[in-house]
Amino acid sequence: MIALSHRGNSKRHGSALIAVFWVVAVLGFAVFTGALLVRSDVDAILSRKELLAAEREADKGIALAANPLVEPWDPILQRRDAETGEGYEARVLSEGARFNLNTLLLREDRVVLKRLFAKWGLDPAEGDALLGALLDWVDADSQERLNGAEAGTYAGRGQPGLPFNRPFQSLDEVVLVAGMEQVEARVPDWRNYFTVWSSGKLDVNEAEADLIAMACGCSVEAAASLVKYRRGADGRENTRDDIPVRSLEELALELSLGGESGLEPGVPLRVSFVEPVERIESTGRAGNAVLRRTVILRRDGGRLVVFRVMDERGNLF
Ligand SMILES: [Ca+2]
Ligand SMILES: [Ca+2]
Repeated sequence: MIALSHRGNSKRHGSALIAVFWVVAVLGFAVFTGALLVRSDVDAILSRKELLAAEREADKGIALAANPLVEPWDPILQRRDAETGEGYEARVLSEGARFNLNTLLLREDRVVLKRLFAKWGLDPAEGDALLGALLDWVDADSQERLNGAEAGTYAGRGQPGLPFNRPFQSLDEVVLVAGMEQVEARVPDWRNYFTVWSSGKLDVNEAEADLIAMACGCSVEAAASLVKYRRGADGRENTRDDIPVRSLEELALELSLGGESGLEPGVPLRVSFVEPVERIESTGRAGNAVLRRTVILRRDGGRLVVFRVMDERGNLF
């Protein structure tokens, strides 16, 4: 009996001990969770502070890059505080480095858009349908063209009120065009090819080789040798030694097409050598926060006309 009782006592002691362990464990967990919550509040405050500081840095970069006295290669466009790590990197780019989608559509330049859609992997039938839908979107009438898309088509897709029958005001509207869902799925970065803010033509002194090849109907290799030429001896874009192409004759020579007569007939309407609309991209950093801001502006005499201020996702401010 005693032994049993003893065993019983020891069992009770054992249970009590386990219960104490549980209480300690649960309390410990609670304290740990509480500490985590407090910590995450502190982190939120810190990161909010860092985000604001990063935003201030990004804006400093924008302000300097927009200053007409600051050249694109000026070292002032990059700053990093050695102690705090705070700073910005700003770049001045030409908005003409992208195809102006409105200009191509209003001019009905099917050649360039078909080349682009083929590069994106659309088959000819898909390319024709997308081209027709884009043309119908920007033209003023409501008559559906062959392979096009007007109100009836969009109503059938459960999208009443489309198309807008006017040029695109932003690339976000382009997503609504019938057939763009395939492009979104296959070419997630399609926005990088287009603008609606440039003055209209592709700036051959800033565009990537594949876009120059599509505008000029030449090989990507020929366009790449033009890009290499314009970058100058240091091989880098937007530096003091750049050699801009200034005429159709020079363009044709650098593309190894002999002379101006070697260019495709549509080229003069598609390309330019200077672009008044600039894209300033500035990345601000503070602590763990990184914030990128993009401003699109035109230098109009001494005046700056700002078209759009965006965050890194293209959202407007
Ligand atoms: Ca229309
Ligand atoms: Ca250079």
